[in-house]
Amino acid sequence: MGAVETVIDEEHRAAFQADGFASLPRLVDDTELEWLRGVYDRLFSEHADFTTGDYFDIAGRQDSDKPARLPQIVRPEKFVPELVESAHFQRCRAIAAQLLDIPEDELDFYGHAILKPPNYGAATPWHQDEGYMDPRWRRRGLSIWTPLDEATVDSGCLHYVPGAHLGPVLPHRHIDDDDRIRGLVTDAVDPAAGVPVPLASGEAVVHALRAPHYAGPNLTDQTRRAYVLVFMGAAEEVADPEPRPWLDKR
Ligand code: AKG
Repeated sequence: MGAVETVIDEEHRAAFQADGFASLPRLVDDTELEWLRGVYDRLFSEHADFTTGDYFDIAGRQDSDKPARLPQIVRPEKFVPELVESAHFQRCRAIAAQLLDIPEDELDFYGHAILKPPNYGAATPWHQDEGYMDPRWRRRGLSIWTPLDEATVDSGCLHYVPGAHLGPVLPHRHIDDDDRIRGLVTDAVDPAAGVPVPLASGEAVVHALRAPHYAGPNLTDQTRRAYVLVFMGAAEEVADPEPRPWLDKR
């Protein structure tokens, strides 16, 4: 498949509102997909350095002597500013603006490059992105997840619980109850209610920041790379913030 036509319609908007997530049309054409894969391979070979704070294993301790099982680079745009000029980025920002009803130039964003190594990549446990956010500030936002490799149940596609974004921020804890691990998990989701969203490379799914989600371990022989773009409107101060005690333990 070559050309990409990006549009979201009423169905995407309705699914996003009712379910908290929506599968999107293909967002990356073949040429850009190859370019993005090359960018990832360079990023993870040149910037896999735990001392900088840009690279970490979300599923493990940074002082482990074992290879990272869920390595991430935050804000890869810092190293590769061309990412922001890509057609993929422009499409994602336009979709975010439409779904949030916030003008494009008022949206903040940051990216995550995530890599699940073949036959070794750990599960991303159930969590809400909002579980990572400071409760003293409220921001309307969403996350667009674009796999650069086919994302299946076996390679670690995302799973969601339809409608669960309408509930509260759930209690979270650090993975393995180890505060030195950055990743959070909530036990308040029934995994049986999760719906997998398999995607071809270059397709995408958008979710609300409160939508609980999960991705399984990578049981396949193929790396599962994904580019996540989070878009948010202006921060509003919350008068009476709810406690998120797990955030104090970092
Ligand atoms: C997120 O984008 O919030 C995720 O949890 C991604 C997880 C993954 O790619 O395994």
